[in-house]
Formats: sequence, C-alpha cells, structure tokens
Amino acid sequence: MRCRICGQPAVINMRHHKLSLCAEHYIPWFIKQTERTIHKYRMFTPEERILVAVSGGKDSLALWDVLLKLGYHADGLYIDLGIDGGFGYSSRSKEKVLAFHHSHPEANLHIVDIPGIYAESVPEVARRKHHMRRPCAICGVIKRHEMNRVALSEGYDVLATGHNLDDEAATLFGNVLHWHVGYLQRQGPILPADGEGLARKVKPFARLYERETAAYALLTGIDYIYEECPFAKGATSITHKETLTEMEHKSPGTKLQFYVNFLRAKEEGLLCNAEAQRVELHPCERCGQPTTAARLCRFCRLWE
Ligand code: Q46
Ligand code: ZN
Ligand code: ZN
Repeated sequence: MRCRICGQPAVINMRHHKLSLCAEHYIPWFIKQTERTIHKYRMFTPEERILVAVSGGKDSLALWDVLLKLGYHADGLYIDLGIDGGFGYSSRSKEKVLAFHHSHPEANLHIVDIPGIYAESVPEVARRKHHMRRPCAICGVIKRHEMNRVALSEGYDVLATGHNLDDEAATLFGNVLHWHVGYLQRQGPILPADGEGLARKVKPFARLYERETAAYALLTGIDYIYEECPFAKGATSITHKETLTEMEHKSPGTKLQFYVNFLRAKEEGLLCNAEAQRVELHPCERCGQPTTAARLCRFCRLWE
C-alpha cells in the first residue's frame, strides 16, 4: 500500500475514496476535507466566533485543532458532567482538554462544572429522576442546554461539535428504523439558529469516517481519552454502528452514501410535509431558552 501522491508507504487506505496516503499527505488531506465541508454547508465564515464543544475525546479535540490550524476564531467549551464510572471519566477527560488548551494558548477555554453550578452530577440527577441505568437522555438535555447557554451568553455565532460520519450514519439509521420524522427533519451537518435563543449548530466532521478522525488525532499527536463514557456501553447507537460497519466492510462507502444521499433527498423535498408540521417554540419561563413545552423547558423541569 503506497501513498498515491509520493509513493512512500501509506498509513491509511480509504477504500471508499480508493485513496491511500502517507502521514505527510494525509494530514493536509484531512484538513482540506474538513474545510470543504465547512464551505459546502456554509457553516461559518472566518469573521465568526466559534465555540467548539470538547469532551476530551479524539473527535472534538481533532476538530478544535483543525479549526485553529485553518485560522478560525475557535474557542473550547468543556462540560464537566461529574461522571466517575470507576476510573474518573470526567476528571480524566478534563485533564486532556486542559493539556490541549495549554499547548494552544491562543484560544479560550470555557469550563462548565455541572455539580458545582447545579449541586448535582449528571448521574445524581438521573438517579433522582429514576433514569439510573441509562442517564444519556438526561445528560443530552443538560449538555444541549449548557452548550446553548454558553454560546449565547458569551456571544458566539456558532456551536461546533465533533460528530463524525459514523455517528451521523448511526443516528440516521436509528431515526429511519423508527421513522422519527421530526428528528430526521432536524438531522444534518448544520442546524440553523432557529429564531431567538438558539445558537446555530454545525458538525464539520459529518462527512469524515471515525477511523479518519482517529488517524488524524494519532498522527498529529493529540493526547485524548481512549475510554468512552461508562454509560455509552450497550447504547443502541453502538449496535447501529456495528451493523453499518459490517455493511461498510462488504461495500465500502455505504455509510457515506447513506448519509449524503439522505441529505440530498431532503434538499429535494423528501421531508417537506414534516417542515409544515413543525411545532412552535417559545421561551422557557425560567431560563428563556426556546421550548415546545407549555411553561418550562426539559432542562428546567429537571430541577423542579
Ligand atoms: S456522556 Fe452523557 Fe454520553 Fe455518557 S451519560 Fe450518555 S450521553 S454516554 S455521549
Ligand atoms: Zn505521501
Ligand atoms: Zn428552561
């Protein structure tokens, strides 16, 4: 396996692109692909301020790294969920984020300490709400609320997350299996700032495979947390990922085609009826963030 550009031994073979590259040529290729996605979906401009949600994992740190290399004004946001899992998941992932920030002092890092602000960690809230075994639904509500809160209060134009193609294809697969039309409507590499109180959300890695982001992190020496959140185990999204990976193995490019063709079909009006049925949002009585609920948003109801 040789690099298509220089003929040196390749470090990665991307069967779906029929492309093998050496480390020296892979890194600029990866950065260019990210930049193309940013332009293609008009995610943000060089003048805009970007808040990158970083978890300490490979994808989000790689994203922050690439955006800084491309010269964007990108700051980080780490949300400390207070998850231990027997190995100090939150504290160890925070260390990785702090170390990355230390070597990129040109950027700012915001840290939100959930137990410190709200007097309960995510697993504690989940326990009180009887979601002890799988706190992910509650965790998702809290993360989305806090990301949006910081993005708006600190004046960022856009919120970026490190979701890769494997994440997006697995979510799409789940949404299609259950025909969650409302979720399908909102799924994509960019979610516009839907009126008052919601930041624009973008996923610049949405067209890059997980093994491609992992290769980038490895080859550029980004120190990230290898362990997943202890609650990620057994999630249906992982089963969907495995199914799709098996299909990808037999037919390279399956995930990319599945996702990209969905986006195209949507652009051509696949879900235009769903658009008409979209529900009205209004500000939550307590925090002011948009909600479909009568009085309080899902986040504020957690503390009722
Ligand atoms: S952090 Fe939170 Fe994830 Fe852990 S509790 Fe679930 S949602 S798995 S990405
Ligand atoms: Zn090369
Ligand atoms: Zn609220």
